[in-house]
Amino acid sequence: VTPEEVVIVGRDNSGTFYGVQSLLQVLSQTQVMQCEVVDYPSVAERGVIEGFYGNPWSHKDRLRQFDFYGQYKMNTYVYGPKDDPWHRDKWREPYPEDEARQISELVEACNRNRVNFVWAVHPGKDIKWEESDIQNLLRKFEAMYQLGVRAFAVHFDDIEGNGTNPYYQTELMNILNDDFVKVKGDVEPLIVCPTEYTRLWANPTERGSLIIYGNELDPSVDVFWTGDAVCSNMTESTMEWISSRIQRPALFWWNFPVTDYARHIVMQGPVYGLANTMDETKTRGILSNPMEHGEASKLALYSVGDFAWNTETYNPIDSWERAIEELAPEVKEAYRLFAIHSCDTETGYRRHESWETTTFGFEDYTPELSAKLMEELKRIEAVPQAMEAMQNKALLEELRPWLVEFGKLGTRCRKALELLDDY
Ligand code: LOG
Repeated sequence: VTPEEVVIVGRDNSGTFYGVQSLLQVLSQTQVMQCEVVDYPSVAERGVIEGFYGNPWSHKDRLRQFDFYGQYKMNTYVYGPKDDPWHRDKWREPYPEDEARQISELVEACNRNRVNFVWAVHPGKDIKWEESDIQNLLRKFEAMYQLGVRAFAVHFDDIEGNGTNPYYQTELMNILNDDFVKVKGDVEPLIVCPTEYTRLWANPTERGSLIIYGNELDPSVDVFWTGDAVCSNMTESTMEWISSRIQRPALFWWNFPVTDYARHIVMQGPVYGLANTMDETKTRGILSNPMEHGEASKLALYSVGDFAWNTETYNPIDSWERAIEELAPEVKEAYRLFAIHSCDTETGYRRHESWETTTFGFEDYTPELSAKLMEELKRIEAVPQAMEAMQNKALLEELRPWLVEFGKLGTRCRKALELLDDY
């Protein structure tokens, strides 16, 4: 940017698109007379895997997501909702007309935002390792191709029995690669989620399925990995462990902020547990598995995108503060106060929360401690009302059940504290 002109140069089409996004961000913040930005992402694949159990996102939810990904430079969306019938139970059947049209619309919306729409199939529950089912898969892929899909994944997670066989899984992927991807010529490299997607139950030995993946699977195919547990951190050691076996950097399937195992929780906390040392030699990228609440997931997804773009300088709290400001500037105090107390799952993937609040035991009571806590409790009570001014009504709708309870929590705690004061 000079006083005379603005020039945006990208290495490819997406690069130029991201240059425009950066310019829009700069312009929205300050009056820029002159600046030069040279920028590029740390890892190749950045975005989301809609891979949770329970209510899949609605069509509208998804459209709103893709604009958000474009704005924050996330380039991958994997469509794999466990409870979409045509993804899993009825994987052999084509989508009915209405659903098919919606898939085409999603692909278009992704294209507009330079997001790769990856359609995933989950055939492992009942797949027969014979020619008929290979043809069924090829036919389904062809039908999806006709709807505009140009990227595919096959998920073998959470299955038992015959479907888990790593020799057959890798053989199938190689056939899909040879007979579909290569034949089409305009289809992205495949992605596979192995049954042993976590160190928790992966066989570590030479006979383990991941070594078989390394030896058998075409090098172009990406492999998902959730880390040392199902919901766990992206560490140097877990990425090294998997890469050395599959003979390629893994694509991290991050089970955060997914809450399908704790549906009474809404996760609004900072995004941490991702190693700042990650780069393209250590991972193909990171895709976040979100909550069934699309809008409420954006707080976390903003930071996942932030991390993936520049892993080295990523700072969880700083990113979380910015995300709140970006998503709801008009109610940022109230949203922040709600979010800081809505982080932990209480089960599974534990998260810090309420880190700015000082509570105290009965024995340690002082009027000063009480007054300070009381001040916060009153602010908590006011949160539901304050949040009604939120402009993003879809986000407000998703949060409202928790906001109502949050307000009540404030009231109950205030009354308990008043009792203590009187005593
Ligand atoms: C499923 C996923 C689910 C997540 C969290 C993978 C690869 N598969 O344990 O669909 O959303 O856990 O509950 C999973 O993570 N399996």
